[in-house]
Amino acid sequence: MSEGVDGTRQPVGIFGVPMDLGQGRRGVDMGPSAIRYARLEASLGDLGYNVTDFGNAAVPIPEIVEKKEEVRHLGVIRQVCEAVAERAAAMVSEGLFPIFLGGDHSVAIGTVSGVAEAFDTRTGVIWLDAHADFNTHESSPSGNIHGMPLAALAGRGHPDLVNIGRSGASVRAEDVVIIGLRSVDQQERELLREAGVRSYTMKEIDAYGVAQVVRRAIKDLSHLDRVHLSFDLDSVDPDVAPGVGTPVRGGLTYREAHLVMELINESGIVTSLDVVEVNPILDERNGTAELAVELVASLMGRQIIGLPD
Ligand SMILES: [Mn+2]
Repeated sequence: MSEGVDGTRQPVGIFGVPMDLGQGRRGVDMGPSAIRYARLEASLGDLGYNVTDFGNAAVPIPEIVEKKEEVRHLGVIRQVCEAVAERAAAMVSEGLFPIFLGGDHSVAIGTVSGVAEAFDTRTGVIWLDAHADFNTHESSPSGNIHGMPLAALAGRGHPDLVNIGRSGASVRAEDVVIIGLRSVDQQERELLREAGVRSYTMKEIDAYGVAQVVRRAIKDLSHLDRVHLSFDLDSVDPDVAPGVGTPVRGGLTYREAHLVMELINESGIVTSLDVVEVNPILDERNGTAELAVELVASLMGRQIIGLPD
């Protein structure tokens, strides 16, 4: 989405993290493959981006990893996220706009901590998600790490998660906005309030309209030079995006989701991206992965009526 002074596009790097350890196996480990099959690289190419695909992170399958850990799959998720953080930092250092393909949302502990480490300024986060992912191992009703990444990034929770990439918080809670929220656990609500994370729920989107909410969120982060967009496909309504890890009714419509991306594109605020929780097993003919690619294209500058060359 960044246009250089000479009108050329910032080159894009793609990296897949086929991880489904943040919960039990559901099928989101196939997300990177489904999104690539839906022609992510070609559609970015059509927009004028030079794209390099770095393949996938090495991720063990749930059937062969130790299951007796106190926090489910903590050790292996930490290892994978450390490797992802290193790759993320390298992509930023090479001047690329990184796009990470999940995998469950726990991959974001690696992606965000990696980009935050590589940028030497504060990095903000837009968490576009039906869930807050702000549990800790102590508050979580399920114990699944995919419900904890945003808390870990903001310095809360298990030290093995918080200290991925660099020790301590990778982002400040006041530099985070959540959009699309509609499912929060009891204790998680308290944690969000204590931390002071700004949340724009579906209620606000219904009441004020998605455009006003997104503009407000962008304004909340306008003090930052770097903003990572962590896009969980479950922010979109399951009628439109059935192939997700944890569907929740009452999400963004097809047009609302596009408008979110179009407005973020206009702002020029976003400098890196996750696309997570695509689950081909629950999907219909790869439609959710295709939607993901369409929405990435909107974020990266595709317009209904493009300007003439
Ligand atoms: Mn999520």
